[in-house]
Amino acid sequence: MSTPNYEVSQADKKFIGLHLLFATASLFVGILFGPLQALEHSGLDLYPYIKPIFQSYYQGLTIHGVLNALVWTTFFITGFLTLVVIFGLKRDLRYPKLNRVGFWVMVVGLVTTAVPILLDEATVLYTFYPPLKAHWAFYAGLTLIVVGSWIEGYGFFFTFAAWRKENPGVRSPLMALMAVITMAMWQIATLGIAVEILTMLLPWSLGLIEGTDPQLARTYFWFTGHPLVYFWLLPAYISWYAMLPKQVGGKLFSDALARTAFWLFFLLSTPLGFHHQFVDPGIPAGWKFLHAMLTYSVFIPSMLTAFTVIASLERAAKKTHGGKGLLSWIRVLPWGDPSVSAQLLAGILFFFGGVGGLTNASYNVNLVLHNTAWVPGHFHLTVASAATLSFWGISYWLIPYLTGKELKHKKLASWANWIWFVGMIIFSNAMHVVGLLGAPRRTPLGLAPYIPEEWNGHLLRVGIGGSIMFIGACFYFYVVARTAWAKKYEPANVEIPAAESVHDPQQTPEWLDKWVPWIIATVALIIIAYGPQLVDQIANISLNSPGGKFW
Ligand code: HAS
Ligand code: CU
Repeated sequence: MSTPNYEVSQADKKFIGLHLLFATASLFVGILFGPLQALEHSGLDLYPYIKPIFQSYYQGLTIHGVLNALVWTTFFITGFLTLVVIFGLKRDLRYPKLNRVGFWVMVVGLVTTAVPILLDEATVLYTFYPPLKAHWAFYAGLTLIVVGSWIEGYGFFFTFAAWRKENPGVRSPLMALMAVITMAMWQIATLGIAVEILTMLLPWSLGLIEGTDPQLARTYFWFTGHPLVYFWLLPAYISWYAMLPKQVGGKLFSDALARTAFWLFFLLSTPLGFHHQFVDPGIPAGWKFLHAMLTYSVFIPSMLTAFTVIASLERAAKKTHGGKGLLSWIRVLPWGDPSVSAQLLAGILFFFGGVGGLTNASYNVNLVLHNTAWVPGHFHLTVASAATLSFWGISYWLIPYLTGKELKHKKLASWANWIWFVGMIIFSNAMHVVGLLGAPRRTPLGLAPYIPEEWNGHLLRVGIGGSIMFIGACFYFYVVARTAWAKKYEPANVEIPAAESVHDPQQTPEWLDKWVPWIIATVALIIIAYGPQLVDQIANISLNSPGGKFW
């Protein structure tokens, strides 16, 4: 059972706050380019006005993707998980210096990556597919960000192991277990881009080898690229399972289902990256089929999550707030709390994102939508909604908790959530539809001479939706900046919203608290799903693509 009055030390609060500072600053810069892209699609090209500083649509798109998808998420997540591990285990970090080292390695990596991007020497988008060739510092910086996150992860593992020793026979506290599973999944998943960068992209950009193998590079990239999306999602799920029920005045419906979902993500997140490579000619159909099937399996823990979280919400609405009916209980949830509304709206958008994900995973439908605007439509409902909007919700209590200051402008914070939600519906729907009509992704469509008449209305909606989202984001930044830098010190007695579960976690089956079988099964499944293809592609490697700077 949770003891909510455990206090995280001031030093650790400051350390977590630093993560949020870098995360939010990155999101701020990254988001500035969102409306530029969206308006460009609708025919209003503002890029010429910023040309003296930023050279092209593609440079802007690279900044947008790297800062929002890679940097904002990784910094926010490592900071949030630090809190979750400490508070979940009710103990200090085992080696606090190790975590500090990890964090500063990430910061050095961020700066090293940012410089070549800003100098237009790394306009390779956030997927950095060869033959696009960036300055070596771009790859070196990304490597440092990943290595830094690994080191922070080791800090969590040592802390968890120390807790385990001190508490034999006790079930691991749910939120800490979830955080450690997320980080362990991340360690396995990132092996793909570590190998890609260290064996090919970095030596190639340094001129040590003459070319790359784009097919093998894509295989390595998506080994990491798919589980990356669950690295973004699972921290939101930690909040939905272990915190949101408390925020709505209730309890977690099932501790066992929550643990099962996280172990299934650990098992299934990695071995399905070929669903990003359905159109790649070098991968035999049988392997694509296997990965499609595994993709359908990773749908299951999200369905478990939808069921368990909504059951927790309904139980709280009916027991605490007198809610009734099949759906009308939804109205009595505490929507006025901006932290709650952010997460509920994130969940609603994620329903549509999830359905789109399943659509992507169907091989023959993927042939229609791959590389079209549909795909950014999908991932704005996932990483920019399920994850980002939930992180906003978390930060509405986390920043007051860390700084001891009340959240400023609560109404404005609610507005930020709703405006983002409405803008996102318009934007993502338009992107999905225009994608199905054939509009390509990663393309400044406003400049294209081939726009069919029927795309125009949808592209206009892309511009309108994107601009509305930008307004929501401005509200968000205003609220968090005013809170963090509030002059008047208003001590806030904020507690971390830690939800109890309906049943005592000690009754949860023991196999949901054992690492070894899950690790063995996970490694075995990855070897089965990737091993033969990796052996084959590596055996037939041809480093014959010289690549270059095509921008
Ligand atoms: Fe995806 C492409 C398949 C989930 C992100 N995805 C992408 C890309 C990104 C991305 C960034 O199979 C583009 C990469 C690129 O640049 O090329 N995706 C899936 C599937 C899922 C999925 C099957 N994706 C995500 C998540 C992401 C993400 C999560 C980020 C966070 N995706 C694909 C495929 C492609 C792809 C192909 C390749 C497309 C191509 O051709 O390029 C599933 O995991 C989705 C399962 C989700 C659900 C929804 C459950 C609903 C819940 C909500 C509960 C509601 C609550 C609120 C709590 C089944 C849990 C209640 C509120 C009340 C008021 C009551
Ligand atoms: Cu994927």
